[in-house]
Amino acid sequence: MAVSKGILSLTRTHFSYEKTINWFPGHMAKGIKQMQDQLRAVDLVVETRDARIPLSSINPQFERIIGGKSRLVVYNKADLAPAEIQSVVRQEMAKRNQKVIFTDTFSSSSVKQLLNHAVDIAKGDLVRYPQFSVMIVGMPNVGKSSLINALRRIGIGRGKAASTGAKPGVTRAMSSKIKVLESPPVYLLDTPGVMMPFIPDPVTAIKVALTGGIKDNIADEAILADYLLFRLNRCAHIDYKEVLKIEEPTDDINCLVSQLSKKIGALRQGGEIDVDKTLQFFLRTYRNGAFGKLCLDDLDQAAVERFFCASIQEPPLSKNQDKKAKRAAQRQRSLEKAKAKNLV
Ligand SMILES: Nc1nc2c(ncn2[C@@H]2O[C@H](COP(=O)(O)OP(=O)(O)OP(=O)(O)O)[C@@H](O)[C@H]2O)c(=O)[nH]1
Ligand SMILES: [Mg+2]
Repeated sequence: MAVSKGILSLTRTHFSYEKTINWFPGHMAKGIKQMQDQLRAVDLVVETRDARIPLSSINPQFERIIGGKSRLVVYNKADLAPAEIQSVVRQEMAKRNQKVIFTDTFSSSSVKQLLNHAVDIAKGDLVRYPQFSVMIVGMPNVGKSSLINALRRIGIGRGKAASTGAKPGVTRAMSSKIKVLESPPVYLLDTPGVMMPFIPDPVTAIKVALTGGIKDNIADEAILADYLLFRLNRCAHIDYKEVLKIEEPTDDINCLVSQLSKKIGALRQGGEIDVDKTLQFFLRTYRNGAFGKLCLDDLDQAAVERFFCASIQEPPLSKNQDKKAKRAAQRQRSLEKAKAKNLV
């Protein structure tokens, strides 16, 4: 298949990877417990996701945690995703009775929609809501704390109240109430980002890691970079050759590393390529948005249906639960075989 204006003639159409990445440190389990303890005192839960991975940033665990509590889904980092995905995602979520909004914490107007949503509910019943409490949940690094700071800036003109950072796992415990509006009084609770204990699909895990949801030292940077290259080659509108100032587009990560290392001077003594430094540069370039707006999830009808069938209806099993289920299935098969033999 020809992409990149016909320069590249051989491009992978499929990316396969078997090994999944799991990251579920203790503060996440503790965070879930704190969320569950606070839920009764909360009027609205804002489930924050990443607009670059509208499906892969859904953590099915939140279905269990949030239960029947009133929920708004916010797709943050909308500045890094193509605008045309918004209508598709809205439609798909509407089919599942879920209202969604898209935000970018650097754009006040987009964040204001979130504040307006809370204010509308609060004003609708001031007796029931003498103060309106919102809990912000989501996977790590989707921008929960940044959203709170933006809401506070817009609502009461005050500075940063929650710590933020370009790596996942910055918020490690639930915050106390943060005031973001005087009238009606609206308070927010920041929470630690929560990952699935076990991500069944390895490519979903790669996408989450690539967008910064999993620590880089836990994921394999070479695999993340290879997947990124695969996606870039499938996006004819993105000219990564121009952005990276390399000679030739390629579908081979080793070839890309070899070209890029020379361009950025990532060479060790003796001229040997500094692979790690080059891979990190490539990943950073993507995460900074320099390649332009890119959605890593396929959003055609079939892909969306497949995703919801696989991961939403059946909450993923933990690694241990998965092992136990496989052992039980094996025992069952052996039992059936033994029975069949006896019958014969
Ligand atoms: N481009 C862009 N970057 C954003 C946006 N919102 C947040 N960020 C950046 O994303 C990174 C993570 O933001 P945080 O607010 O710390 O994310 P978090 O969800 O609180 O992360 P944890 O506390 O680790 O769970 C920071 O570098 C932010 O500057 C956004 O709308 N667009
Ligand atoms: Mg945070």
